Parts: sequence; structure tokens; C-alpha cells
Amino acid sequence: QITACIFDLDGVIVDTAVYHYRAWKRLANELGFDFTEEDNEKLKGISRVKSLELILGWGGIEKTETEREELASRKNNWYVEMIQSMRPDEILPGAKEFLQEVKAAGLKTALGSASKNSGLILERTGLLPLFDVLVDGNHVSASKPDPQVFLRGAEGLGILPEHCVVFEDAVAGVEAAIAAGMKVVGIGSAEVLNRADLVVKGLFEIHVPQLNNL
Ligand code: B16
Ligand code: MG
Repeated sequence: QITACIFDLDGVIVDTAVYHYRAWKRLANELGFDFTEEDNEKLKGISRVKSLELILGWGGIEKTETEREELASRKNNWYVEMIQSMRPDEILPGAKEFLQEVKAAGLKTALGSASKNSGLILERTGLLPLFDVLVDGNHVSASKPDPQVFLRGAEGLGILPEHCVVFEDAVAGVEAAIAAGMKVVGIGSAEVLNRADLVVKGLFEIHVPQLNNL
């Protein structure tokens, strides 16, 4: 019996990947190299620090930890500047409707995101009231595929992992949900997210009655 839904943010509820890409690209360009949108795919669901490490690797650049911290915060400032002006019309198709349907059915909702900016994004898009619990990059010590972010969410809701279903667009996130002992609905390509219990194109394709048949 499913009694809670745990949502990833970027790629499931909103599409902030394009803003992350712009900010990381600007940073890479300042450092004298570039990377493709295809490379950017590899950053989805990955923490800020890990993303920077990957990008510096692509550019063949080595930096000290202090320098990396400065670079990560420079990128984050540009990113925050862009998401400040996000509007409710940037919510992905069906996401708000599905959240409302879940709440109306009496299920609990939690956010399980790697982003340290999730609060701002949910506030800007007006989705904050639809979540019972928020767990993001500010609250965990290990990032996806570690299950911590989802286990914290279940804990916060007071619901056992086996009664939770996770909605995820990233391979690392699907792995994290499985490791947490939860059901998982992949958002995106069934080929890529082949370990998910079900894969849909977006939250517009799923409804509450389906959740107990995963
Ligand atoms: P921040 P999610 C992830 O969000 C993004 O997919 C990933 O690209 C980003 O690096 C990460 O959040 C950290 O974001 O720099 O805002 O802390 O998909 O886990 O909701
Ligand atoms: Mg995601």
C-alpha cells in the first residue's frame, strides 16, 4: 500500500537543467574551455561539488579545494540570479495537477532533491504548500545514488520506505530509490531508466490509482 510520494525536483517538477547548464558553461568559458549539452546530461542529479569535479576533468584543469569552493559559489551566484525570476509557468506539464491529486487522495508528499536551492525554486513556482516535508542537499551528507535523501524524507513523514514511491529523472536517483527499498517511477526514457518499476514521459502520464500496481 503506497501512502507517500517522494519527488525529485529538477527534471521532475521543474526544468532547471537549462539554468545549471548556462551557469556551468559560463564558468567553463571563463576557465578557457567549453562543454556540450550532451556532457551536461551527465550532471543531472549530481551534487554541485561533484558536478564541478566532472567539469574540471573535461577541461583537464586541476584546482585546489579552496579554488574549487570559490568556483562553485561563483557558479551558484549566477544560477541563483536566474532562478530568482522563475515563474509558476515553468512547472513541468502535469506536475502541479499530480501533486494536488496525491494530496486530495490523502497521501503524504516529500521533496528529495540534491539541490541546495530547492526552497527558493518551490517558493518562486508557488509549489511550497503542496509538500509536507522538504529534504535537499542542505540536509544530507551523502548524495544520490546513496539512499539518504529519500530515507530522510520517509522518516520526516513517519512512513516506512516500502510504502513510498519515488519520482526520478536521473539514473543516480533511481538507484538511490531502489537502495532505499522504495518503488520508483522514472521520468524520461525507459532505456536509460531501465531499473525503474515504471517509466513515463512526465507526471501528466500518471495517476494515483496506478501507484499500488507498481
Ligand atoms: P544546487 P535534483 C540536482 O537537482 C540537479 O539535477 C543537478 O544538476 C544539480 O547539480 C544538483 O541538483 C545540485 O544543485 O547547485 O542547486 O545545489 O535533480 O536532485 O532535484
Ligand atoms: Mg532530477
